Amino acid sequence: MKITALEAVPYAIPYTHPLKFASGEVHTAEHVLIRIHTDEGVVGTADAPPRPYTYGETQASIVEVVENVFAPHIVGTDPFDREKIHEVMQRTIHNQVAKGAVDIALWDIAGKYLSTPVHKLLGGWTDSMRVSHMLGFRPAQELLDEALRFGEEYGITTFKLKVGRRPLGLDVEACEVLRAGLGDDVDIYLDANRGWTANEAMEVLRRTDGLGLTLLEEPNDAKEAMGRRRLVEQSPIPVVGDESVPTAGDASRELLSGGCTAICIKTARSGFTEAQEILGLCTGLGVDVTMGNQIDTQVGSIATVTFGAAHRATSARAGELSNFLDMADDLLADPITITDGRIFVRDEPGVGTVIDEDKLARYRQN
Ligand code: MUC
Ligand code: MG
Repeated sequence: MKITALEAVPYAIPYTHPLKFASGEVHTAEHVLIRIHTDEGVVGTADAPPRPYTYGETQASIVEVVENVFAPHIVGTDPFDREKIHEVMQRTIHNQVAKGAVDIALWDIAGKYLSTPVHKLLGGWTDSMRVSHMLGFRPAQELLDEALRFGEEYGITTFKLKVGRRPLGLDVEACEVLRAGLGDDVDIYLDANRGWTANEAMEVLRRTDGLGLTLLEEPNDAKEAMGRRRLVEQSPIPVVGDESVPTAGDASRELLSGGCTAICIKTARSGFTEAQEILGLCTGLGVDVTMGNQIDTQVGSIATVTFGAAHRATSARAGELSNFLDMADDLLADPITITDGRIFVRDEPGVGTVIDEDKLARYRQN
């Protein structure tokens, strides 16, 4: 089998309400659908969500790098020769989201060609993931209302609260209101998207002590190494690396230099191949992982479920899988449902990404 074309389709779907967090906000999903075509008629699909404020990529840069930088060297190769294709992509630094989508599309081709679900090819551990819902910046009472609604409607019992605001009391109050309103059995953890300094994060940890928060993600910029290491040493809960660890090399650097004590894996920026390398590092070192969300569509979310459910360590904690609920529409022909707080893998060949072509025609931008 040979690859005949790499297609990068920019599209835009609005959000019903924006998600706000310390490093940015999203109003419209301006993403890129990646499709890899082969001479056997098998097509691999994946979603690429640009996050300029996190990784520097834009919708236009993803289209450009996939179609004009990667494609000339990838067309003609066998989609099973993933290592060779990654060698081509590694000649260009960064561009993690573009690379991740190409990788997922290759796995999709492999699964379809072998008539096997990709969650089986990756590891086949279980058939579903528990869902963690992400709460963006809002007044404390609105956050509680949203969490209660998601608990009632979808059975979700794990919430990631976006923090990193100033004054710090805003986030401290949100933690207190959520804990008081949700009770002790609900898992609440924090993600500051580098919004604080290390000292501010330590103050928040002191002021929220006793609230049973379980994780603190990217409290400050991991590049501020001394402050970050002091914070990690003093934190009573694991400090999770997210945007500081898009590659296996980044994950090893941050873990070994004391920049974090847990890792957020996002298939949108690591694909499945590098996500497995990161996961191997983490399990070998005895470090917890979470499956994160890059504010993914349903196409991206089903990829995260595929990877997360495939491995024991990635399915141990609830995965962040519900951001697509805030979108006005989506591209997946068979929409994702959340039942009893879980999303199930698709037991069909590939990743399970069947695109609704009418919707793609409506939302595509070229
Ligand atoms: C997260 O976990 O940080 C916000 C920006 C991004 O790239 O992902 C989200 C969620
Ligand atoms: Mg994060």
